Amino acid sequence: MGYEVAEGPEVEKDYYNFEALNLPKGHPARDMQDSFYITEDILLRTHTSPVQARTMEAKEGRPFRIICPGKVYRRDNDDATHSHQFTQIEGLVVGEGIRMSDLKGTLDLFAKKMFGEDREIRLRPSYFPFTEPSVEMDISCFKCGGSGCNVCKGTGWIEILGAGMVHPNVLRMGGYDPETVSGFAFGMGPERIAMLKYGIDDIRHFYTDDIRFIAQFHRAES
Ligand code: FA5
Repeated sequence: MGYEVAEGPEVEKDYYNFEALNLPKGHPARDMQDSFYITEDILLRTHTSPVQARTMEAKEGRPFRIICPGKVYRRDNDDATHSHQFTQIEGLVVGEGIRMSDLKGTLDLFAKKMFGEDREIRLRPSYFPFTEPSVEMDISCFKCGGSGCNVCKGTGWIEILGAGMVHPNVLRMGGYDPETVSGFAFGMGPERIAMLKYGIDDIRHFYTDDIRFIAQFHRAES
């Protein structure tokens, strides 16, 4: 689909992690992502979204599509679904005439490739400071098909990722004119997705190097 892979540093400036994403100092939504600060202006990145801001700066007004995998860090207490270090995969498309329907079509294709051709998606209103409107995407449950089971907690739907249209302030700070250029972005946590897909009950299994756990997975599924 024409995406290039973009990466950024794990030790990141507050500016790229927060400010350039429409989260100025003191913004209450910073509390959504408890952070490990190294100095007042440098931290371990809390998400892969700073790569959005860095790429916009580097592309100097040109259109682009990127996918950004990488490690992120949060001051979360480790439990079955939270790790203080985990991974995210981010996508960003910027150009003229990019619309919400492009986002929806892209996410629908992703859901079908990843979880099966008969998956449906639904978008629910949500909030991220760097996208407007913001949504969360659910997929119809791949275990029960939507009738309700233990994987989808009886709802028929499973939450997979956050997404939205790039906020005009973020475009502006990245050197793009929001009057002529638009974009969409999405971000997800692959450990949580793998846990759902493979029935893994504790995220800490990914990080404890138990060979019996690792040996169950192969690079290509046959
Ligand atoms: C974000 O981090 C946004 N940057 C995502 C985004 C990108 C939205 C682009 C819009 C546009 P959130 O805080 O919800 O959003 O984290 C994204 C995913 O990371 C979650 O859905 C979850 O799967 C995963 N995640 C969050 N905290 C943890 C944690 N402590 N351990 C494991 N996975 C986590």
